[in-house]
Amino acid sequence: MSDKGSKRELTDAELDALKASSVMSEEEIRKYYEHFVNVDDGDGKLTKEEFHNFARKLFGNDSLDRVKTDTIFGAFDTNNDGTVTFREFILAVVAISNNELDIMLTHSFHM
Ligand SMILES: [Ca+2]
Repeated sequence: MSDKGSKRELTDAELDALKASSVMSEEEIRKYYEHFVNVDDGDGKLTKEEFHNFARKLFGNDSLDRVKTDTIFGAFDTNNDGTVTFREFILAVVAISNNELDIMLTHSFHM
């Protein structure tokens, strides 16, 4: 599972932690993770560029621009290290209501 060159798998420990701290089902978490590893370069963290591709795939919205995805990225990067881990992503999705996410996606932010 952790062979070099192969895609990183979500470990049982990670999955348990995510399930315990979120309201998502294992199926939902695995679905998100599939998208996550598809855009990740293999280090388990998404850069802004990777997150941009991730958000466009995830929300099925090709018109999402960098201003919008960078804004979402900033909200998801809770420890401000410039990358978004899968755990940060899941916890942010749970914390942000669908309504707020919609607002993020449909409005440009000027900060
Ligand atoms: Ca981070």
